[in-house]
Amino acid sequence: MRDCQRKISQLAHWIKEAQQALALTGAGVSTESDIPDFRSPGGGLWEIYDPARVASVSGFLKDPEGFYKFWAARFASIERAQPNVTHQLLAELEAHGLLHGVITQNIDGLHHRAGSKRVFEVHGSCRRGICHECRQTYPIEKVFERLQTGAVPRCEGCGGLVKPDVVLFGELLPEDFALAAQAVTKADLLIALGSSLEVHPVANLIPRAKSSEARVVIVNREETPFDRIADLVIHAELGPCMRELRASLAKSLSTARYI
Ligand code: BV8
Ligand code: ZN
Repeated sequence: MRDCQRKISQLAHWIKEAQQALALTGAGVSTESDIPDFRSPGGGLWEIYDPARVASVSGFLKDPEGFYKFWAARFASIERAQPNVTHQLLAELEAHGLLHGVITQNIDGLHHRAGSKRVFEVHGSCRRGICHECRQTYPIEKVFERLQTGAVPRCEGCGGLVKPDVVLFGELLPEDFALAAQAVTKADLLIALGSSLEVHPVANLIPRAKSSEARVVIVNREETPFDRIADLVIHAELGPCMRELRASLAKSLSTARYI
């Protein structure tokens, strides 16, 4: 832990120095809220489910029943989940003006629930459903009710298939991604937390930050393809790291809250 402590205090120093710090989070920040991630060896969802069937447009259209079997299990874990120390610390840093915002690939809404205000949901969110044909949106509860009857949710307007409003493989990313990319060009510190950084175009935000002269820090249990260009890499569990980081920033976090 000694080496990790040294790196965490370096990160704390860079956070205090930064004019515009941003966090980029992946599914690894929600595993401690009991939401499984995708690629962790020995537990990731893609070891059980085929992403081509349950996370791609073609899979959704070919077998909506199979798609929704995956999603029903996922909804259940998301519904039970509570924000953890990583979500809470990022919200605290923002409230104290030490973090500009969170770019998240996660669709679980835990950053909002922890109190983060500026959240770029670059892979959408499962708070609503959307018709694949006419883009009509529906409260996710409606999608749920339909699912409970054993039927696949369909649009009341055009009869098209309704899916959770998340970005599937082969789908374009929402406006939030363009806004996040703009924010990255203005950032001087980008902190990637709990992401394998294997999914594009979000992963490209790392080299984008580097080319805008920002410092890049990666905190992840496993190696990532961008470790070699990062300024600081910490391969450790996020929970203990974030508690250590909160302790290193205690003084800055104890000052009066200002937005
Ligand atoms: C698009 C649905 C264009 C939402 C998902 C360039 C190069 C190569 C490929 C491509 C490319 N450009 C486009 C592609 C294709 C594709 C892609 O990237 N494929 C890759 C995988 C080969 N990208 C797309 O299709 C994207 N769309 O490009 O459209 C286009 C152009 C024209 C016309 C139409 C379209 C769409 C990508 C979004 C796919 N959606 N899922 C959902 O269900 O969430 S994928 C899935 O991966 C999720 O979205 C997730 O957000 C995303 C990233 O995963 P991570 O968040 O990083 O999670 P992962 O499990 O991988 O890693 C977690 C890490 O945390 C692990 O390393 C683990 O060790 C660590 N960890 C876990 N617990 C802890 C921890 N660390 C510390 N402490 C812990 N406690
Ligand atoms: Zn419709």
